[in-house]
Amino acid sequence: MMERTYVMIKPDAMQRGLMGDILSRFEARGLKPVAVKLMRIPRELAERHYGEHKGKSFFDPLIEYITSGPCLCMVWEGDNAIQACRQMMGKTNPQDAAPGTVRGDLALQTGRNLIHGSDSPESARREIELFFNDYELVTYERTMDIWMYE
Ligand code: DAT
Ligand code: MG
Repeated sequence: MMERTYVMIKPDAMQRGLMGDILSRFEARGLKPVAVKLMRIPRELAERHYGEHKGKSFFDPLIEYITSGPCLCMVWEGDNAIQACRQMMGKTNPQDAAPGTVRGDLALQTGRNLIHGSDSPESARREIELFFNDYELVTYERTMDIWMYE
């Protein structure tokens, strides 16, 4: 089923020069970029994005971290894209993340885990709406898609 998911490269990945590595994984998998923008996330938006974690012990450090520098905010589209992207990210704690995943290959701590991805169709809808206007989501055909989908 064709899906769209919200993916965000976090400030640690941007500072460490890992943007290209991470993007190339999504691109090579065959996912289609629908929206991309570099953004220093305002605190209020960060708090709304991570609203489900409000009150938890790691909430304040999480907001500090995510607002500490630029993030690359994106929407990727593809067959079962939400789960596919979550798999490519790896488990929340990089120590539990499998090799071959972004977190398993490139990170060591939960509080510096490089990337965010929506965890369900409901969060994908909510997060895409939070970060993008309709006119920023680009619908287009790719000739390569006949080599991606049967
Ligand atoms: P994910 O980013 O894998 O969807 P999540 O939604 O449970 O994970 O948490 C959001 C972010 O909050 C996560 O990427 C890092 C931080 N976080 C989660 N659990 C944490 C914990 N136990 N200690 C410190 N930071 C945590
Ligand atoms: Mg999450």
